[in-house]
Amino acid sequence: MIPEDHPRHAALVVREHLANAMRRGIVAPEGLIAQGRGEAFDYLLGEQTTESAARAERTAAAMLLSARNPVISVNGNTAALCAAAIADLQRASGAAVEVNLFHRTEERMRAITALLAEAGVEVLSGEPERLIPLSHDRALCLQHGIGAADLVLVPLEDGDRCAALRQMGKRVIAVDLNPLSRTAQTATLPIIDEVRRALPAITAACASLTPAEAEALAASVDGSVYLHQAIDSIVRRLQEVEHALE
Ligand code: PTJ
Repeated sequence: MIPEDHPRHAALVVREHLANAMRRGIVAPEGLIAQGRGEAFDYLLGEQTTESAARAERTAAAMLLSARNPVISVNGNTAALCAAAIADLQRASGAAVEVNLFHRTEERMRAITALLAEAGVEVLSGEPERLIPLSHDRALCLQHGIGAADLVLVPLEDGDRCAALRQMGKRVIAVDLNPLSRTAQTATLPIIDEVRRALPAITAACASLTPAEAEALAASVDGSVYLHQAIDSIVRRLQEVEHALE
């Protein structure tokens, strides 16, 4: 029971939801640690979407709309936090959805696919192959999915796959609250925002962009701008907090 008047009520509800999803085999135990790291950075960003992240979300929509074969790659945390939002984004962007796990087991693949399907997501299926140049099971993906994608959206990633996808010549949009992470640093477009805020914002932007606007916005993406702006936001916020103590 989480008391309604607890100052961290909303965050505690999310933690409980993820802990339950871990007990059901959707989220890996390590996924709870990942959420904790995300929470820490969200604290530093003021737990709201910055103006810079909102611009990145609009750019992400433009990139999805103008890609030939966009794929949304889903892991355990993203499925547990955002199944319905992924269904909405798939409808708005026309992107395919593929499950790709770091802690991969057939049981988790099945449970996550079922959870997404229940929420209305059309999940790609087929025989996975080791197509991504990685030594672990994140190398496994579908030839007609991530294998053929020109753009991959990777919410909440774990580091080395983003660089490997870039090496394969793909554009990558990452959603990651940590602007210092390898994923954010190597993505074509890093979105430094909480995944539950980011995905609905991308969906809303898909509905508001004309094809010409999308193409123009997607053609000139400079990911480093968003990293600088996120780090600036954190520095400003820490200075404000420090001044308030004086
Ligand atoms: O389901 P699996 O087996 O594929 O495993 C998924 C996890 C998340 C366990 C795996 O990818 C992993 O270990 O990830 P990391 O290395 O902990 O990285 C996750 C990144 O996502 C970190 O940089 C966090 O700051 C960030 N993050 C965590 N929660 C959120 C987040 N970013 C946005 N929204 C969140 N809710």
